[in-house]
This record gives sequence, structure tokens and C-alpha cells, in this order.
Amino acid sequence: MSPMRAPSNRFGGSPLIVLELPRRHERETFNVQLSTLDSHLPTRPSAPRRGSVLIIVLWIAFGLVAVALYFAQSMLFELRAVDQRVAGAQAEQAIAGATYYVSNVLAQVETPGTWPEVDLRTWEAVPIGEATVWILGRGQPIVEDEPVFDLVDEASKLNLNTATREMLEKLPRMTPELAGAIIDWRDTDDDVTTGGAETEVYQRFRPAYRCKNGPFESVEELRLVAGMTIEILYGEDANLNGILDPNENDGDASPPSDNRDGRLDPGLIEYLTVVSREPGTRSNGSARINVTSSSQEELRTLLEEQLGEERAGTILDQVGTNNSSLGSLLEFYVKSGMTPEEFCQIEGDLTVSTNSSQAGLINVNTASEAVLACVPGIGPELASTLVSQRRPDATTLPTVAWVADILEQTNLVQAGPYLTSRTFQYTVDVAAVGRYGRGYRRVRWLCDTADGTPMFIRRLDVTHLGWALGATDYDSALFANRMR
Ligand SMILES: [Ca+2]
Ligand SMILES: [Ca+2]
Ligand SMILES: [Ca+2]
Ligand SMILES: [Ca+2]
Repeated sequence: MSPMRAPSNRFGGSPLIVLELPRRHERETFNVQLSTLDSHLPTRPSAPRRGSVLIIVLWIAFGLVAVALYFAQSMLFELRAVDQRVAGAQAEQAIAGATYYVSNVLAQVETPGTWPEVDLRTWEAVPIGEATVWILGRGQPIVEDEPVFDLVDEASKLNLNTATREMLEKLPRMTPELAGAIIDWRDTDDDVTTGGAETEVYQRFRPAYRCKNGPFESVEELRLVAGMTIEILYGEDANLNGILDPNENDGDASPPSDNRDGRLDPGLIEYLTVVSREPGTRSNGSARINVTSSSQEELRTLLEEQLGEERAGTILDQVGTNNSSLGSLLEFYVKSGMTPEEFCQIEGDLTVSTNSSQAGLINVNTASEAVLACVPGIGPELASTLVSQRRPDATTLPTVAWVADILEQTNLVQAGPYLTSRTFQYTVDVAAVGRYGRGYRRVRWLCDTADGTPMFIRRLDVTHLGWALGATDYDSALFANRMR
């Protein structure tokens, strides 16, 4: 059926294009060929089948997108987790750094038992690398809205191993039965004190255990004592930071249970310690001078060194030689006629005890009102007066002498044997966050300086108690970190 060029016509016009049509039999053959070809062509798919293919393709596409999203989300979580771990590691390292710093500060204290000259009250949101660190202290009174920053004095608390039953009974939340059980727990015999509990009682517990009949090794050990509850031990201060957090003043809306009175009512743990101990040595390493002994030679040498020969003579005349009945340094101070400034200079070199160390003395310059109220001869009223008349710089000029201006002689004789102006054990409560305010960590260390070198004798991770710095500091920490 190809076009063919026709010859020019006889009139000399332009050539005509003519189609040469196949002949009839050829047309028939052509038709047959077309029909044969048609039978070999694939049949056209129907419309519904095309739709299902599209749906399957779409499903596969959706599946692939879902898998991609899942892995992206999983990677995002992984990234966040890694970021948290990095921030947590930064916080832990910062806590270790701050603790080393505190141990150095304590090692450089010139007069043993006095507070470090370096002011740790500035340890509020201190940056260490990308981390931020706080050293949590205790306000006086304990009830504070804002956290304070410093060391926590263990000598400001009542010693669980030396306090008498009468002293224990005066603590907030304490009951006579619980005080009896505490005495029974630590005394070596199996004789039940009034309201107390020995092994027979503990054998009825499930699981049963024996009464310890030995000294407490930690304040938390009180949880094993019969009659002790979480409420009595921890009180309203669930995160042990010494301030009233929102959940500690909302009744039973969120744990802990509290009385919603706008005041923090801490539990026993706030007022108790097991580590307070004062060494019987002087700053030069020799034994302290016992002022109750008849020999005055050592005392004379000390007084002449510190106060001069003339003043030493006057004081020794005043003191006399018959001092065996003196029960405390406070009594000796009253008898000596020294000024508080004079007594402050020699106080750390004197003792009335023949023991190598004295456990459980309470630092009258740092103790809370609740603790001072437990001391014989003081009680709640005088405790309040003592706390209100305490000098703000009492920790830097440590002496018990000022107490003599407040207590009557009878009270002074009773209270004197329990009081001191020195501190050798501290809790170093360090909290930190890593970069971007993440990875919060908190560790409470117990540091003992009684043997000269600061020794960290206990580490307690209290991160699980939650944020301890209140709302403002959290924001400032985040801000400080974001600015870097
Ligand atoms: Ca016992
Ligand atoms: Ca609190
Ligand atoms: Ca509550
Ligand atoms: Ca309260």
C-alpha cells in the first residue's frame, strides 16, 4: 500500500499521487493477518485489577514510610537517651570534683574542729565545665522556703548511739514506745525497757529478725526498729533538702502526707546522727589537757603561751586546784573568770574527759532548736532563746562561753557535759546537672575529720529523691547552661 509516483499527464501538469489499492484477494489475506496478530496481542487488563495493584503499591509505600518513621523515632529516643547519659556522666564527674574540692578545703582548716575559712555558702549553681553544681546546706531555723548552700554539721544533731531515752523522747514525732525500742535495739542485753522491744518482738515480724543489740551504723537503720514508720522517720521533707517543696504542703494530694500548714515538719532523720565524735587530741597532736586533774603545769604553760604570764597567774588563782568535780568545760569557763575571747583561744586544747574521744557532743553554735530542746537543763524555751541569741559568726569564732550568759548555774551544770563548739563530721550534700540542665544527680557524703585528714566514710546516692533545689534554681541552671 505504498504511495507511488504516477507519470506526468499528457497535459504537462504536475504529477498525481495515487494509491495502489491491493487487490481483493490481497485484502482478504491482509484481514486474516490482522486478526491473527490480534489474537497474539496481550489482552488489556480490566479496570478493577488495575485498582488492586495500585492499592498494593500504596500499602507497600505506606509500610516503607512507617518503617522509616519507626526507625527515625527509635533513633531519636536513642539520641535523647545518649544525651541524658552524657549529661548524667557530666553531673557525676562534677559531683566528684566538688567533693575533692571540699575535702581539700577541710584539710586546710587551721584549728581542728572549726568550720573551714573558705565560704562554701557561695556554692549555688557553680559551673564546672558544662555541668552545674550545688552544695546543699541547712538553714537555721530548718524551716526555709529557699535552699541554703553550705556543709551540713553532723555535730548539730543528736547522736543516736549516745542520747539518753529522756533526750530521745523530746524529739518531734517521737513516742515513748519508740524511744524505748531504740534503747533496746542498741543496748547489749535482752531486757525489755518500758514500752521497748527486744528479739521476742522482732521474731513475730515477717520476715523475722533479731534485735541488733549493738550500736546504730546509720540513721536509716532506724527503719528496722519496732514502731518506726516512714512518716516518723522522713516526715514531710520527702526529698531531704530542708525546704518546703510544693508536694510537701498539699495534704494528701501527692506524697508525702503532710498537714498543709505552710511549715516544714521534718522527720527524725533531720535531727539524728551516728557519727558525731570529738577527738581527745590538740591541734599539735598531743592529748588535750584535762582541767579536772590536780596538776596545773600543762595548763599554766598553755595559758602563758596564749594569754601572757600575768593573766595566766590570775586565771590559775581563780581556778584553784580542786577541780575534780567539774563536769564540763562550760563550768570551768565560769569558774576561771576568763572572757569569751580568751576562752575561745584555749577551748580546743582542754577537756574534762579521760577518754581518747567523746561521741555525741552537740555543737551549740549550729544545733537546731529541736535538738537543743532535748539537752538536759535546756528544754524548749531556753533552746529558743539560745538560737535567737546565737552570734551569726558563731562558727568562725567557736566557743561555748556565751551560753553561760543565758543559762542559770543549775541549768549550765546539767547542759554543759552535752555541749561543744566544735565540729569534726560533716555531710557534704552535692547535687549537679549536666549540660542543658539534664542528667540530675545527688550524692550525700559523710566526711570525718576527727583523725586529722578528712575521710569520706559513707556515700549515699539520693538522686531518686528527686529535684532538691526548688523552682528558681532549676530555671537559672537551665539558663546558665543554655547561654554557653
Ligand atoms: Ca537490747
Ligand atoms: Ca523538701
Ligand atoms: Ca503531700
Ligand atoms: Ca507541715
